[in-house]
Amino acid sequence: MSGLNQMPREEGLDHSVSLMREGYMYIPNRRRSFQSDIFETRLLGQKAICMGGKEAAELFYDNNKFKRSGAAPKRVRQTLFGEKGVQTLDGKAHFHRKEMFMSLMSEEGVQRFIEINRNEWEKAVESWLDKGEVVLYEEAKKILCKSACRWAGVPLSDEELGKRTDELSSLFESPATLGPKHWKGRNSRNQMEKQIGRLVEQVREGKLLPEEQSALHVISEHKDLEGRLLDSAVAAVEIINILRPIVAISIYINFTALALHQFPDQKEKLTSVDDEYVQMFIQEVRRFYPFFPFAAARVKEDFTWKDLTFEKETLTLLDLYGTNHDPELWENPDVFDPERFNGKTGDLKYSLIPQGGGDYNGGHRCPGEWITIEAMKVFVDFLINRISYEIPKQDLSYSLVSMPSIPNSEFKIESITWK
Ligand code: HEM
Ligand code: MYR
Repeated sequence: MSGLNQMPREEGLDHSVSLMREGYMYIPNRRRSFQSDIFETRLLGQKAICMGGKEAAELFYDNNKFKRSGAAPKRVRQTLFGEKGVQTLDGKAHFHRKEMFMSLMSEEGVQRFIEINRNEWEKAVESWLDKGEVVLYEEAKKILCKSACRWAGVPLSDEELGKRTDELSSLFESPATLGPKHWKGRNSRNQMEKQIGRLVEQVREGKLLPEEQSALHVISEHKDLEGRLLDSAVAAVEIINILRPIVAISIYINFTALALHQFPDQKEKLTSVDDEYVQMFIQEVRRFYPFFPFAAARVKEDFTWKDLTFEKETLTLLDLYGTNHDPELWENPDVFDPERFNGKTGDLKYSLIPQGGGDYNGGHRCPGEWITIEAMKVFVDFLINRISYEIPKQDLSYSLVSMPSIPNSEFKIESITWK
């Protein structure tokens, strides 16, 4: 099958090394140099299509054209995703599993999370008062780990907190690294799956009784389309799919603090204006700073689009970071400006895509967007209204290469007092 036009193609045997070297900018750099939102290359030893922008996002989220089975590379499945989780499913099986995730994200569910999270910040800040300096990234990870476990009904003792936080963090810190950091991620996944798998069995045996609405309960008792309980290993993967990304919000917590530091006029605006501005500010943090670089899928069946050929099974990456910075979609994309969202009730479904685009139910869009945004709001309130702090001299630069990117000094603050 051949389309009339050919996609621009990056020549050469394999470009995985360039992807690791250029990180978040690998796809945007080539979209710019090829003057095309779509190009062909070779990654991980296979042909790959990379694309970005609104139209590409619409195409990527068309379930008739793309599927997820076999899309996530092994190194990502063995750290970040796990095997047989919702990210790897298609069609009815995906819809049914996703409904389970969405049922946890009701208004009531999200409200319960906010209250737990606010309480954990309150306790943590109290303990910072007599400490000279705290590293915000490390503290936020622990606060979010406690909040995640409590919300999900997963038991966590004070003694386990350090290890649990470290293991969950290493799942999202390791997928795109090499050497010991990567192996630590794989090891953490094995450990976590065993531990959580045992909890699932205890719930099923009636030896552990988490609250009915908790993720541990809902996922342990979830039945697939054939009416069978999930394999306990798969249930563990899905429970980790709740715990891990909540801890990963710590990265946005760091970028939120950084935005307030880099753009000090924002602080004033956030104190003097209404909740709507807080929402706009948070949207801009999620648009502006690098986090999840791209999403991966495979072509479901041969098709042509704009006279371009897509061959069945071709690995396809959607440029999330680049779409959030696309000059066709965003005026002055590299300027931090929450006002760009003012009165913008228009459709951002395929243009503001830090956590994926398209639909939640029928598609793979992140079901954790509400919790992420609300956790950022809780943090903004603490930083702006509740505490005073100083920022010691440190290296707050961040890389557009290492994925995920985190400010180098992980944001240290000192002289913390209640306001
Ligand atoms: C999916 C980003 C927080 C649970 C995704 C996707 C992205 C993403 C890019 C994939 C979209 C796609 O494949 O098309 C993020 C970022 C977060 C975050 C940057 C910030 C920390 C959360 C939270 C939760 C969560 C807090 C749960 C409490 C999930 C799940 C999926 C997912 C279960 C798979 C959905 C599916 O395949 O249908 N997320 N996420 N995420 N996220 Fe998040
Ligand atoms: C989560 O834990 O699901 C949310 C945050 C994960 C960020 C990880 C970013 C680096 C991984 C890049 C791999 C891309 C896979 C297609």
